[in-house]
Amino acid sequence: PFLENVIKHEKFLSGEYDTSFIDSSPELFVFPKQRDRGTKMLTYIGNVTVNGFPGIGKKKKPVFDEPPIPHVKLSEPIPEGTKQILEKEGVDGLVKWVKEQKQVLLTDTTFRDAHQSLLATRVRTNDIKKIAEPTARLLPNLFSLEMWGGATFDVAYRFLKEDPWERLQIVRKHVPNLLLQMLLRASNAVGYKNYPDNVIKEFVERSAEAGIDVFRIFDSLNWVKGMTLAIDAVRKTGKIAEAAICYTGDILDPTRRKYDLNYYKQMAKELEASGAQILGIKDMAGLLKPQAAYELISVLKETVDLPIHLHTHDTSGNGIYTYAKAIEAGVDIIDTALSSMAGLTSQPSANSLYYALEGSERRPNVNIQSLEKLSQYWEEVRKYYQDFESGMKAPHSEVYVHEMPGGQYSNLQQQAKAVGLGDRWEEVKEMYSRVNQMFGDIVKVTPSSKVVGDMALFMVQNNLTEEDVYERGESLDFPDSVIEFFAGYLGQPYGGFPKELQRVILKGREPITVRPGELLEPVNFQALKEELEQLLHREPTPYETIAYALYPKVFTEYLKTYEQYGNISVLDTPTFFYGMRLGEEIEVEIEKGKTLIVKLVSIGQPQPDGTRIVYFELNGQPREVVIKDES
Ligand code: 3PY
Ligand code: ZN
Repeated sequence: PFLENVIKHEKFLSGEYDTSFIDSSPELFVFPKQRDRGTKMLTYIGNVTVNGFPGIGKKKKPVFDEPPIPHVKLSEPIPEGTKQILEKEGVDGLVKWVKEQKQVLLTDTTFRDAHQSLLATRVRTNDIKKIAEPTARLLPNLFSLEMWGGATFDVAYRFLKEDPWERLQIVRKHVPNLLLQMLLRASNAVGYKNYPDNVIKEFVERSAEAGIDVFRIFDSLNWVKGMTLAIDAVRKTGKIAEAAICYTGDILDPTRRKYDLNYYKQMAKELEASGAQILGIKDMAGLLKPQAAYELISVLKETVDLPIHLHTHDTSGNGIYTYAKAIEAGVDIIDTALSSMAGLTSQPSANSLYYALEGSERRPNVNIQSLEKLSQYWEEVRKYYQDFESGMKAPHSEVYVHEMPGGQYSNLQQQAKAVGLGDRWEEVKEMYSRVNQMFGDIVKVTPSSKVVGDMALFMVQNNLTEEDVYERGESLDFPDSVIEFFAGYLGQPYGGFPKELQRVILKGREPITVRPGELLEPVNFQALKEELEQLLHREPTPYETIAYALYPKVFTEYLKTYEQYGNISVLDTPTFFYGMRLGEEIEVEIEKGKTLIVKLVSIGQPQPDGTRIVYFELNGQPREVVIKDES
């Protein structure tokens, strides 16, 4: 733009300039307004059409059927639900109401864990937005919609190039009647490491303000000391603190006594004493067998006075049976997904559960036709994301042996491929459970599961046995996550660290035993805000500032993409992933009431500099963008 200004300047054109020209002509530094939204959008579409999408590559855009949006009467008021109970009666009133329900209550996880577990968390706001209000109208008797947290926050910025806060606000607006629920990794917030206390507090406050009602809080080592700060922060907002126990091991196995019924009983009591308002049981890998569910829930119902909310994954294929036994034992709330987004590493199907409980007085109060209609929408939407499917086609009972969480399986498989261990996947899985034993049989859930996965990959890649690790540890460069774990930066595992291994891995470094948050300097939000203001050329919102505090690099990358392409979350998903076909025409609603009509006319031959001109029509006018062909 600078050169353009120079060559267009009247002094330059008239030849009346000397060496002071640049210094004496400040107007040369005034650049034209940023490219308009239309051009930015065309640049994105041109680029993805020419170069493909990361993780998918360059593929011909498939033809998809339009996902059917169920017909609902928009003129009628949205039926009241749990959100109104919370507003009118407060948390205590809501908790009382939950306990009084004869029928089991459902949390629908379709907007979060279901796609985190089946589709690598890739479902976009655009697809959620269209079905949010129909869901609110068709399923007004749900306990909650789980729609945020876990990996969704990171993936939204990193891969989908969209703002997770905007997703939350959109769902909040379209779903005024149901509690919105998120998964919070206690002191790891929605990340993979411990954050300073003031970051956790600020994040909780902002999430509550933006629309979250139920915070499911867990610690990746079941370390209650690591959870209390988050529990307190949630309680301060007037929202619901659901503190969760991560289920690990097998209470039915007499040879594995570390995590027995008594362990869960004690932890439940501690959580209740720490201010939990609902007790969550988070069976992240789907290890809770039906009879174990019956025994666990029965005992916990006697142990605490809190409603109990059970979460499982259907990896083994036994999910419905597990839920049925938990329901028999009196569980209050369970997590299900709409059937087309259920099963395998996801949650069990709400639709199936409905039929499984035929004849039971605890059958959930949901309309089966509604479940089916919503499921039909997701059945079509899921096809957009086919490139992110894990490839698992059938129930996988091996999970009882390797104990890998639902969300980790496909992830670790990808990681293994990336380091050239694709054909040694069986060994990696086997090593995963051996590493777990080496580490003292720990709880495995984000981020502790990542530590076990990293170590397993490291050992297979370097052909190491357990003995090698002890004998040659001095000369081994262990993965960072493993070192941080043994240094105490994820907290303290139940029963402590295996001392010998800890010594080998830390190579003389002293581990910490206090809560890591106690040692971390508070983040200076004012300074962060100023830093961000430099990048944005305007005052950042508090949401942007906390996002920057949690994920500085990812968030900065996101801002760069935004600068380049504008708000691409408004694009339909097939176009977002595959670009456009020649001659295709699409509509893009860039804001309410403002729609762009985009037609891809042709793609020029590559030029000597490696670029191509992509010819569009934008609202009937010819437009071209120059795209670098990366192939
Ligand atoms: C997450 O932390 O993202 C999980 O879903 C853990 O199960
Ligand atoms: Zn889960």
